[in-house]
Amino acid sequence: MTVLASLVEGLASGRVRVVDLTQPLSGQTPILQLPPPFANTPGWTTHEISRYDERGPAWYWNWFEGGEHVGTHFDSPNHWVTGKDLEDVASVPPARLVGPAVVIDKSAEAGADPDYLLRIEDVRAFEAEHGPLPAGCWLLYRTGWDARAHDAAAFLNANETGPHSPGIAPDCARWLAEESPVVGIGVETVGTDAGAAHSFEPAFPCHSFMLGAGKYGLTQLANLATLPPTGAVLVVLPLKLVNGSGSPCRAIALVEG
Ligand code: 23J
Ligand code: MN
Repeated sequence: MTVLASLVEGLASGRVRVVDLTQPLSGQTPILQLPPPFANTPGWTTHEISRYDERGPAWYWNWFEGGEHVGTHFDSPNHWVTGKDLEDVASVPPARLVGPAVVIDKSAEAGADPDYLLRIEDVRAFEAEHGPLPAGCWLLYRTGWDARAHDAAAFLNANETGPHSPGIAPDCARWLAEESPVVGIGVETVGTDAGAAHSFEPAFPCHSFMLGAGKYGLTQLANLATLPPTGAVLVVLPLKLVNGSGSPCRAIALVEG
C-alpha cells in the first residue's frame, strides 16, 4: 500500500483524526496591543454584500478587512527587519507548511507565572523524554492560554506594567532559530513573543531570531491539549498574499490513534 493510501484508510477508519488548531475569526477576535509610540493593527471586520435580498436575491456573501496579523495567523520572515530580504508569505515553500509537530506543555508553569519563558533546558528535557526534535519540525508551545482566547482582557492580561503572557527566553529563541531543526514555532498567545518582550534584549527575541533565520511563527492556536507530544503532523495554510508579511490561516493537525 502507498503511504497516501494508508493515510486515506486511516482517515476513513478514524484511526487518523483531524484536529482543528484554529481560533474562530470575527470582530471579537482579540488583537495585539503594542505600547506607544508603535502603530497597532486593526482587528477583523466583516461587511455584508447581500443576503438573499434585493442586493442579491439568491445569494449571501461578505467582504472583510483586517490586519495580516489577526487571530490564528502565520508570520513570514519578511515580517521582521532581521528577515527583510527573506520570504514574503506568498513565497514560503508549501513543503514547509506541512511537517512533524512536537508539543511542549508548559501550561502548569504558565498557569503559575503568566510571564513564564521557555528555556533551552525545557527543550532539552523534552528531548530526553521523547527523543530528538525531528528535522523540519514545528515546535508547538502549549501554555493553556487558549482557555482565555474568548476574553480579550484575560488573553492580553495587561496591567499597569504592560501585557503579561508567556513566551520564549531570548537565548532559547536564538538556539531554536540558529541551532535546532525547528522550522517554525506555534503558540497559543497573541504573538510568538511574551507579553513583556518589548523590554527584552533583543526586543521581541522570538520574532527577531526566528524570522531572521528564515523560519516562521504561528499564533493563537487552539486544541494543543489534544495533541500527543510527538507524532502529529501539522498543516498550516496562510493566504498567498503577494508581498504579505503574514496571514490569517487555518491550522490543522493529523493525529494517529
Ligand atoms: C509586531 C510587533 C511586535 C509583535 C508582533 C507584531 C506580533 O506579535 C505579530 O503578530 O507578529 S509581538
Ligand atoms: Mn504575527
